[in-house]
Amino acid sequence: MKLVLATGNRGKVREFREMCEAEVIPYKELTGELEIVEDGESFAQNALIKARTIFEALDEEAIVIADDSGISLPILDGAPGIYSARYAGEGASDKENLYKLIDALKTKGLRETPAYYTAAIAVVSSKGEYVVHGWMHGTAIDEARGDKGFGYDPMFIPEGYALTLGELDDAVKKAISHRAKAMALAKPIIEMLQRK
Ligand code: ITT
Repeated sequence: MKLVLATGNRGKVREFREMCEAEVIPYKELTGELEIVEDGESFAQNALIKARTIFEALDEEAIVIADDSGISLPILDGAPGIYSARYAGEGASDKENLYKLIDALKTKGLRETPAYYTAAIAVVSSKGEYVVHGWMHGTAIDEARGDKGFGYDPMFIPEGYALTLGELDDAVKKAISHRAKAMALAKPIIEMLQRK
């Protein structure tokens, strides 16, 4: 059965392709671009909204995988959190969001502060709906370093490392990321749904 990714984020598509042994198809290749209204109040609700929207739009049986994720800073009461993609405003680019968060640290006079990424992965098929989570803890810094990864990666140093995810090899992120941890939990669910 087809595995369809309910995301328009190219960074996520690249990471899912690397994590999944089976082929995963970005939904746009099947349905064209769709408007998805992410008005949930949690990562889990938004991941389910995305997966359900694409599941309903497909005209064939499929397992749909969606990811809702973001970075949270306790010093900012958890912001940007579920608003990570639109932190600098609706339609903001990754770079605009990144530099807005760097500015927020500078405004507080902080060189660095604890931060963590959350990923909620929703899996929707005709056999049921599931949501799992993964987290990655570390430090947010007041500058962007490196150009690997995407989004806030150039300002995030994972726990146990001295470099940002923008500087570290892709293999490191693949081993320790919030998305990889959530995907490790989603994998047996997807395999079970494929067998059913
Ligand atoms: P889709 O909804 O189409 O999947 P999106 O980019 O809008 O794409 P989200 O609503 O889940 O996705 O927002 C996630 C944002 O959080 C994303 O735009 C990044 O800025 C940030 N983010 C999430 N995971 C990240 C990661 O692994 N590395 C860097 N930034 C990340």
